[in-house]
Amino acid sequence: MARLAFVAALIGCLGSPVGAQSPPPPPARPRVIVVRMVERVPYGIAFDPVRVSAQPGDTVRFVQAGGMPHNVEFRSVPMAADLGELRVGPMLVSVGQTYDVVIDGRFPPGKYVYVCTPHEVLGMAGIIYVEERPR
Ligand SMILES: [Cu+2]
Repeated sequence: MARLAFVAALIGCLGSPVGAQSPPPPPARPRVIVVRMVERVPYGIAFDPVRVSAQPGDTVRFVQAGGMPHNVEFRSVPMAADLGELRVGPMLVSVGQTYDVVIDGRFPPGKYVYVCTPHEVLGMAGIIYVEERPR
């Protein structure tokens, strides 16, 4: 019985069309884009880098790299965006803590401006540009 299944599988392999048509190109590998939350003297506290570009499927990973609590609150997003609970992220309090924002269907292409809620007044803000996936 097992032998029969093996033979059937082998025939299945041999029977597959070869070179009938070229396969579609693989999707761009999703990337992890790191944005650090830093407190640099004397420049102040900031997201580093301030601007990043992402494509659908990518993850923007915010990393707490300072001593003060920081978070990610989206302030200005495209009309079609529906961030729901992602609009205000959790407060990160310990060094090395991370917060991942996956660029999924809630993030149509466009410009996403975010701030750190407690430090917005100090200019702690950043931008994610969500691009169309290249074809
Ligand atoms: Cu902050």
